[in-house]
Amino acid sequence: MKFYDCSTAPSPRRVRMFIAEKKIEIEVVEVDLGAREQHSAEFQKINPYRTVPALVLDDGSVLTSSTAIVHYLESRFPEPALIGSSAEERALVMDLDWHIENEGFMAVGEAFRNRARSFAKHALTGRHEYQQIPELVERGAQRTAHFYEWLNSRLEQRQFIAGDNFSVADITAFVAVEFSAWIKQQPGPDHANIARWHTEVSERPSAGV
Ligand SMILES: N[C@@H](CCC(=O)N[C@@H](CS)C(=O)NCC(=O)O)C(=O)O
Repeated sequence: MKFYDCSTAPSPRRVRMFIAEKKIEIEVVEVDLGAREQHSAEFQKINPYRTVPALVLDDGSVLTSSTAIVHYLESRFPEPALIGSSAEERALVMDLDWHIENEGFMAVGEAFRNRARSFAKHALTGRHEYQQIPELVERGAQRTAHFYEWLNSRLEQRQFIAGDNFSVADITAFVAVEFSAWIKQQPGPDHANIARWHTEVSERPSAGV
């Protein structure tokens, strides 16, 4: 397999953390998003969507979304389980992960991509050009605040987001919280449960990737 990564970008970090938790050895190819390598003809042959992460499988097929990649790796390398161990746990983790991606990760992205000058014509990632909408900076910030409220209450009586076990939901949320530094809107004094959980996750070796 070959993992197309960008060491500074949040989406591939979700997969890097997952790979580190599983202790899998995969060849890594760095794609320099700052140099716009994702738009090169060479990379488009690998991922026509022009985003990272991407995972090329041994049979040559390509997975182009974090979600598909982690589900594939979970099937091939089941231990330690990161997407639940029973049908119910798996469904819960997927449900939580979906909400975290859409309401946390995308909220931060919305605030960030609609403000940063370098994304003036690329307010959304991918192959099409979309202009920024300045109003979405404020909406992204509001959604991020709502995400923190939700996450803080979710962690009130649970060690991890899905319960007693660390899961991919913790990875997605952890990367989203770290990504929020880019919009200078990290969790604050009202979010003691997030702070406790963030400290615990930060101590895992996978948090260093
Ligand atoms: N849903 C995709 C999103 C991937 C994505 O948007 N990645 C960003 C990096 S965090 C990217 O490739 N950006 C390229 C660009 O901005 O042109 C996934 O999670 O795999």
